Amino acid sequence: MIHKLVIALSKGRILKETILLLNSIGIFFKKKYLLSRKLILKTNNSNIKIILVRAFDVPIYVNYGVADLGIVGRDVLFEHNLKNLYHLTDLKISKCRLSIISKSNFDYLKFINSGLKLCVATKYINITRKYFLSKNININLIKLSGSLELSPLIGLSNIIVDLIDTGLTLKENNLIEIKCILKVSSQLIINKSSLKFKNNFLQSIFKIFKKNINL
Ligand code: PRT
Ligand code: MG
Repeated sequence: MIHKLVIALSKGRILKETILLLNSIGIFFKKKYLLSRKLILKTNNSNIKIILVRAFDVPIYVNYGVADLGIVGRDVLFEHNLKNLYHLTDLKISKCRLSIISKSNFDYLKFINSGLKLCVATKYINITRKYFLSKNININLIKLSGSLELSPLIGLSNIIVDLIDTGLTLKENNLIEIKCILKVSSQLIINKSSLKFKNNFLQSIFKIFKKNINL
C-alpha cells in the first residue's frame, strides 16, 4: 500500500540548494510555484507533497508528524532538540558555521577573565546557553530574531552567536569571529512514527538518496 509523503523545506536562502538536491533524486515541482505564494506544492510524484516553511519551523512540522521528512540546518536542529524525530543523514549542503562574534576591538579573553558578566545576543539561546555553561562562563542572554550583527555595534551586547558563511557581513561591519562553536550543513530529518508506518515507501526513497548523493 502506498502512503502519501510530505516533505518540509525551508523557504529562503537554503531553498535553491535543497531543490537541486531533490531534483537529483527525481523529485520535481513546477518552477512557477516559487514565484507564487503557494505553500503546499505538488510534485511529479503524486504521492509526494512539499511544504515550504520558515527554516526555524521545519523540525516542528516534522516533530508533530504533519511532515514526514524535513531538510534543515544543523543549527536549527540542535537549537530545538525535539523528541519525535530522527536525524537521518548529513546532506552536506548549505554549509556555514555558528560562531562567537564581537567588534574587532573587543578583547574577549580579557573580558571573560575580568569576572564581568558577558552579555550575549543570539537567536540560538539553547545552543549558546549550553556552550557557555560547559565553559563555566557566566552570561546574560538576549534573544533576538534577526540582524544580530547590529547588537555589538550599537552596544546591546558584548558579543553575538550567529552564522557565518563567506565572512563578508563581518568584514563590512567591522566585526570578527572569535570562535566557531558548531559546523553547520543541512540535515535530513524524519518523524519517528512515519519511519514506522511508511517504512517501505521511505526505504525506497532513501535508496535513491544514497544512490544519487554521496552520503
Ligand atoms: O532570514 P529569515 O528570518 O527570513 O529566516 P531564517 O533566518 O529562519 O532562514 P534563512 O532563509 O535565513 O535560512 C537560514 C538557514 O540557512 C540557517 O538555519 C542555516 O542552516 C543556513 N545558512 C547557511 C545560513 C547562512 N548560511 C548564513 N550565512 N543562514 C544565515 N546566514 C546569515 C548569517 O546569519 C549572517 O547574517 O548570513 C549572514 C552571514 O553571511 P556571510 O556570507 O556574510 O558570512
Ligand atoms: Mg536568515
